[in-house]
Amino acid sequence: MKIRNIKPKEITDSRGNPTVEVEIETNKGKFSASVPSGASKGRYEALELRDDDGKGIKKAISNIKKIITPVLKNKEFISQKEVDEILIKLDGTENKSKLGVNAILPVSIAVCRSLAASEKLPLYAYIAKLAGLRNLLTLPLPCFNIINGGSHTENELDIQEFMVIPQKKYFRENLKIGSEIYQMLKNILVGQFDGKTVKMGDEGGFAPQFFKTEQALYILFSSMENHPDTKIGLDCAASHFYKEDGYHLDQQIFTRSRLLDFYKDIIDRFPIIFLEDPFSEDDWQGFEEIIKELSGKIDIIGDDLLATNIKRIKEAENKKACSGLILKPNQIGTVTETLEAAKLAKSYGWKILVSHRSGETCDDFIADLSVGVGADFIKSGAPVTPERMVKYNRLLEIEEEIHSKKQFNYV
Ligand code: 2PG
Ligand code: MG
Repeated sequence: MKIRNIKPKEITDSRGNPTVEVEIETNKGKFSASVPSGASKGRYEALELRDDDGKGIKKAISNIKKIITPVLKNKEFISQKEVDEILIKLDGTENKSKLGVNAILPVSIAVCRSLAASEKLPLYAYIAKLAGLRNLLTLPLPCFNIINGGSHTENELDIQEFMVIPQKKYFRENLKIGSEIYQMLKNILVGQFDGKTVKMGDEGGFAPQFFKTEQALYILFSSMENHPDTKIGLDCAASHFYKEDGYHLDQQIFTRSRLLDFYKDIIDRFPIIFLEDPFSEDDWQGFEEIIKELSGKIDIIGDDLLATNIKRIKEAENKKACSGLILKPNQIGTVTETLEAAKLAKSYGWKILVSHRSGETCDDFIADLSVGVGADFIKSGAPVTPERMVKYNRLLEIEEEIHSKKQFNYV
């Protein structure tokens, strides 16, 4: 595959902020990719380079034009690793702070798309090959974030994401159930708030003015009435309600051990199958204690804690602090490093949850990624709004393709 040209441009994400899209022209055609952006970013994530106003992306675009393009243009590449190693080296920092993850990642993903085309493989199959996935290709269970709180809303809910997770065999059934539950929730909320509009959060879920986690859980549970085998997952995003004096939740201040008791209580009363970031990103002790108490019952998934970073994933395994990984390409910066993180987590027997960001674009790469790494789950927000739906709709397409070809194993 020969890169003929790289064209970066500014587009707008789902929160109305500028972000980067890149088009790469190769001898195989043109391939694009764009990067999302988080609001509840973790301290250990790779750096998203913004201009001095804190918003613009002119620096990132200029890095693509002036630093990345001259090195990659008119060169032949045969592997993702080769390109990603160049990008990592050009940056040369621990956290991609020289070029910015928003300059590096779109190039890496567009290259991945073009290499898949060179190998005449669908993107998910090419990723499966890169990830060394030898099992049958499977679809992840979608986690629909239909009640939003935390830094994705203006409401008083401290827990960031209340997700419903249908458990059917086929993705298309799960998507249908997710949409039905979403509609049901809408009707319940309209009833509860006397027909007044309930605001939406950044990820398309509702952001009702609730003050207690339990209120949200009850409403969520009622909306699942017609689908009783559906489960719940919570992204607590606890780094964002942790302050010096403790965890600020439900208008109270919780110590670590009281917060653990709170989680134990809700998982006894609701069909919760995982908690993401139940403690803050530096509270290893909290993670270790919750795993001791609850492993076997539910999964404990690290997001801010791990930041898709193999050093932190190893540390979490050594400390027995997690049983699952949130996989977000823009936390680390290249496709190769994302796949390394997934492989490492898998080698520990952990669950993998591939995730979008709260500020999204209509790039559907994470759908292929989730199938390519054999993820257990994917979260792409509520089943509404185009930037969330493109991922779910791409998974419908992949499911059809895999089944119609009756060819489950490309590797
Ligand atoms: C998370 C993400 C995505 P953000 O915490 O898991 O839902 O949020 O992109 O704002 O970091
Ligand atoms: Mg999270």
